[in-house]
Amino acid sequence: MKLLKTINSPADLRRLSPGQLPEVADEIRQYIIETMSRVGGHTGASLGAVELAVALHYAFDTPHDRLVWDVGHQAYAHKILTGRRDLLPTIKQYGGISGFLRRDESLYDTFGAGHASTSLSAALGMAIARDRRGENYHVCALIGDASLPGGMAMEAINQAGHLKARLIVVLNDNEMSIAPAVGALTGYLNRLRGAQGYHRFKDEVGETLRAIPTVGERLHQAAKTVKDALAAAVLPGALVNELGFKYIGYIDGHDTMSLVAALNEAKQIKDGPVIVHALTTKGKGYPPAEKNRYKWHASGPFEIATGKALKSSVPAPPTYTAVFGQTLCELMEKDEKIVALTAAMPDGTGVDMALEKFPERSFDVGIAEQHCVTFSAGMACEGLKPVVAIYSTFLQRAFDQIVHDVCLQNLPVVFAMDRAGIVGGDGPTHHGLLDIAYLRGVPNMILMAPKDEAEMRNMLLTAIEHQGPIALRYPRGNGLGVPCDRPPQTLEIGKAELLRDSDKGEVAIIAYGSMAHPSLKAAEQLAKEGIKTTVVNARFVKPLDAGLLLAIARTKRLIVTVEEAYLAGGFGSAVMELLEENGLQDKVRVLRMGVPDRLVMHGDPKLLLAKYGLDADGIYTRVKEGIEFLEERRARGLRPSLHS
Ligand SMILES: Cc1ncc(C[n+]2csc(CCOP(=O)(O)OP(=O)(O)O)c2C)c(N)n1
Repeated sequence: MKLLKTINSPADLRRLSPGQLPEVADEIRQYIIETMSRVGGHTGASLGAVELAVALHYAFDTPHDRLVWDVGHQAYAHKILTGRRDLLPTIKQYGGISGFLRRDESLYDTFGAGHASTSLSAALGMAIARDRRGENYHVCALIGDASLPGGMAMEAINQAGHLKARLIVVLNDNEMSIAPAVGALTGYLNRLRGAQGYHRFKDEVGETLRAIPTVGERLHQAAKTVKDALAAAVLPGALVNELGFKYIGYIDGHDTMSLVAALNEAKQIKDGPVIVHALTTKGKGYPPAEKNRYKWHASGPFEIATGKALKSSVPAPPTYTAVFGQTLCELMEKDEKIVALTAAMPDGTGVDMALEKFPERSFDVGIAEQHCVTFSAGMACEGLKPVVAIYSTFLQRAFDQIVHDVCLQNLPVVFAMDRAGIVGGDGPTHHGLLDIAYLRGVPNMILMAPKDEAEMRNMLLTAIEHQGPIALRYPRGNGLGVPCDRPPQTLEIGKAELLRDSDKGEVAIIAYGSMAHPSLKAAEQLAKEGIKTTVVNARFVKPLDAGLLLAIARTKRLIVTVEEAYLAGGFGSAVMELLEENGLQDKVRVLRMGVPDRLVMHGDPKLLLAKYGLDADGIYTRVKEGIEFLEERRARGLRPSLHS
């Protein structure tokens, strides 16, 4: 870290000579490899963008010039160069730096991100604001080839060309999403990459002209216009020409000199947007990551010499994702109408298994959640049974498509929401805490959550058999290790499960999904102290099991609802509404447990769940507090509810 030690901000980097940049990049790369081998992170994605980060901070006067990264998972070198070098080992850990971008973390993170395809819209907004304020800095967005086809980025390109906005877009083209990039635009980029002959021709012509004594430089400049015309003619040029973008490329994205030269050229273009096309290799400079670019997009800790994952030796039950993928394949085997869809997360959702086994009826649509939902709605119109597997957080993108295209038409689409709840190190952009609230108010939608992976199998079958929109949510990570060998069974929609009955007790815990087991544990602890507690696995938040819940409300004094989601509009709210609709709101004291209305930072999920009381200890404590409250009111001769 000879040079890197001296770089505490991009200004330090800019004091170096261009010839020193490759050495800086090498040191950053080694530092990323060494740190990721201990703490894990987006290893491959960030290794691929080391030279880009160096060149961008060298060519631009950051933070005066605005650099807008897309997603942020590839920005580790940017973090290292912008004063966060020594904090890299804390990345994604509680109290440490974010794995993505946060405006409140650094002046250099000009726009927060974590979801893909936002950078061009944000950068275009900044560019227009700059012009309105009569200022003169550069605005540069950096976007990956798989994020470029995302709807919003395309919409931004459309407007940038129309406005002739002064905007620089750097395309980090590594032919990969997390999985290999898909789609026609990817084919287009491949053709650009393949336009070798043209590029060689362009360079040779340019250099030959420049070599002519005295007039060479002027001829070279004049040839630039010709070259632009040529670019439009020779390259498959929608972006280059029709959409009003100038094109500089392609550039070796690991050659700092070429990158800096290309960026300096882009800075000269003031009359419209320009795209700098850099070719990079995911995992660059670390052979195991280069060899398996898909697997190394992100990694846990690993042994540097071999790349072997350092996993804990305790065998863990299969993940919800794995059980989902297997169950989906089992069901697809039996029913040809089932189609599987993912939006750029084949392995993250388990749809990779379906893509392999049933390639003709499984689809990775790329980073295109909105399209994915309406695409599935079209299939449902024609009698297919689409299963749309999208993380809870990314499905937020497709809210209107769920409402307008699926639910209003009551189409039978299954939404399988993986990573519902607190996801851990990926933090606020990735927690799946809103889905209950954003889906519960949509007419025709059925919502459910399993208590374990075996029940998830039953819910998937139930969902596929249902004749309307239906969604299930399940958490990130390992299941509980319950047996999954029985064929899935259909569940009755709107029917809860009584997990622990205590006729005589005064307390009931109503748990939704992942909170059922911690609730049972809490009840066991309470039983040791003679507190009899009923525990219900709600299974459905919409429709609720009104019969069971109202009976409980009439006979108990305290109801505690527990959910791994935001409280506002969530499961507990639904229970309160049910009580109010039936005039029982003053009859029973209700305590809602869940996540309060504030940002949940990144960190170990266990720690975060404990912070919000969403584990057995927390539930136990809350029930005890509730009982104390009741005792106090009883002593004063009052009814359980606050309002009575
Ligand atoms: C809206 C949304 N969908 C899915 C993801 C998950 N995701 C994170 S990075 C990534 C791939 C991005 O590919 P690209 O932009 O080409 O960058 P690369 O990883 O190849 O550097 C995906 C799909 C996301 N962050 N946001």
